[in-house]
Amino acid sequence: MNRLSLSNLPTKPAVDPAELAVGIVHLGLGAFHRAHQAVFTERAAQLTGETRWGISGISQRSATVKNQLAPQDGLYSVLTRGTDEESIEVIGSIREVLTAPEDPDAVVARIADDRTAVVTLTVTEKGYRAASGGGLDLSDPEIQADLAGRPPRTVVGQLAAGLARRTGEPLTILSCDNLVANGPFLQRLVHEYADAAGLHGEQFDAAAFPASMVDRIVPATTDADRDEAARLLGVRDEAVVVAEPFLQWVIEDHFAGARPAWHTAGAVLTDDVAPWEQAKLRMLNATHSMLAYLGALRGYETIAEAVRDDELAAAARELIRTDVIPTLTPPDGLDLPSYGESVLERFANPALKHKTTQVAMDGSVKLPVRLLGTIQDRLDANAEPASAALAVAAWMVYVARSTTVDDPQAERLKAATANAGTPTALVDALLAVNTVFPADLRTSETLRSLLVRHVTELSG
Ligand code: CS2
Repeated sequence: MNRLSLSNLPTKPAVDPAELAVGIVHLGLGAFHRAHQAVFTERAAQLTGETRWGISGISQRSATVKNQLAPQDGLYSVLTRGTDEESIEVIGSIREVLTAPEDPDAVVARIADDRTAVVTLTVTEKGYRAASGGGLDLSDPEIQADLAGRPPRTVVGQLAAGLARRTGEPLTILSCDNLVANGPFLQRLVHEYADAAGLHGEQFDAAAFPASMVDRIVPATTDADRDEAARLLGVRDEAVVVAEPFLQWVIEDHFAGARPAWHTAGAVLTDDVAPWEQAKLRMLNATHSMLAYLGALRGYETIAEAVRDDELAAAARELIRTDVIPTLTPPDGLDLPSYGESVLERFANPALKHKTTQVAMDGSVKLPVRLLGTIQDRLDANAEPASAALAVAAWMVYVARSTTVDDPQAERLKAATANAGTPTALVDALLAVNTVFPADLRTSETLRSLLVRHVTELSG
């Protein structure tokens, strides 16, 4: 697929991509961005006719996406799979692809460019390089290497260096990762980095860091998906992404300057994202992780298979009902029990083939956001968070059983579990990992005994 083949495609981008100028920089050009923010941006351009919001997409590690998109003039398709129907659309909003390790200076220059009004991010939990307490992890070797003066490779380093060089309008930096209060969280990291690097300037205070909640299930693309896209399009698309029909974006209405008319494409702009974000992280992402670990332990390859197991579906429902809902303040107009049911229904979509191992990865940085806040709140309310503890116990057994753990703290986790021969020893070894569990949880006897009970059952 490329611009030449466009005229023959059954689906075309809504706006002629050649007319779009870059106004957005996106850090983390994975499948999720291509099935989410890029789609909202494309639809907003179509509805408003505005041409200033093309995207410069930055891959943080490998050149794979660049190699896929460059020969296709940045075009790619989104293959939407519902339970019984599928559709495909071509997206043209990504106008440039940079690979950070190849061209770190170009990344900073794009962020600094006057024409860039908004930077969006999907760099996953570990991409923020935060310490477990929330601030910047100054012991991180990559942060240290950036601070030592190389062209920055870390996300916070790129943002701080770009901000320091800005001379034009204030910048909006919009985190789209599954983190609690992701906007203020990122703002603190960037400011701490700038302090450590001796970077100053009014651009830092003028920048806005709105919070946002993003939602769409986007599994990793497989060769079979690429073949299916080729069948539907009549040409090959190496960069196709697969997604469920559901799509949601709730954004704090706090921009430093201009922004794309994402609301025209269905994004909700609001004063307070927190209730949306808490509901999504504690219900959707928490049950997703629970099903991933329990499902993988039962040998299920996909989330859909796991949630179709009655016992596992019951465990997820129980988590939502007894532990999560009592900790939440529902956002206006959201009925929490129905939201919980709708989430499980989405997981059951058999066409997505979302791997349990994909959702299971990076548990050490996902658990705190998805489950440990709920556990803390329940303990504070003198309740026993038995269901949330089951999800954590499933992670523990999964870590102990897996030969390789896909996690930024894999070495530490594997070392901790190496000599843990009994359920109690396993719980004690992992609960002591202070980069995962905060002090109050490490010392909670209630949590410890719940974990020992569940790990014993799961190990049987
Ligand atoms: C998933 C999320 O991989 C994971 O950990 O829980 O990526 C999930 O699919 C999205 O947050 C859905 O919006």
